[in-house]
Amino acid sequence: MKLKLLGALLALACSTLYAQTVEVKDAWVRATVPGQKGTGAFMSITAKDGAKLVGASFPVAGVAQVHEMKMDGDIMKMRAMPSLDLPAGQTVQLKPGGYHVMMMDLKQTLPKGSTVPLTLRFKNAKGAESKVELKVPVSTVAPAAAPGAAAGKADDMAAQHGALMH
Ligand SMILES: [Cu+2]
Repeated sequence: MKLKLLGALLALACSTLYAQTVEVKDAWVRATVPGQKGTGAFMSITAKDGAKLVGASFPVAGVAQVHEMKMDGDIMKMRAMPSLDLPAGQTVQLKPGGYHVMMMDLKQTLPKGSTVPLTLRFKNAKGAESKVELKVPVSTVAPAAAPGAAAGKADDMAAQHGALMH
């Protein structure tokens, strides 16, 4: 009997914390050069109870979209996704060459070492929306990446974005 009661109490405690079950880690935005209109934001997102990333906004970008990047034969292609599934308990990586938050119509240059505010919007399984607000560092490579290892890919992606923007 005692165990049953404890279980019920734990379930209650969990449901009251439901609103804050999305965790965003290691976010960064790729630095831009003057005149560049688009770049990408990358991060790891874990939704304990499952959710969808349904939108993003940056004050410094006119448009922000969730994008997917995929090899189609020899050609790297990207497309906008209406939402990104975040399966319960699984960490979904947004990284160069894969998913990313595309920033377009940039209103200013994003120099390395600065930070930009970012708002992410999520929907849980019941359709309730929540927001996560972040201050994201601007960098030329993933902050945790080994120097050199990720740089080649990252440059490819920047070039791809540049090509696709025009
Ligand atoms: Cu993109």
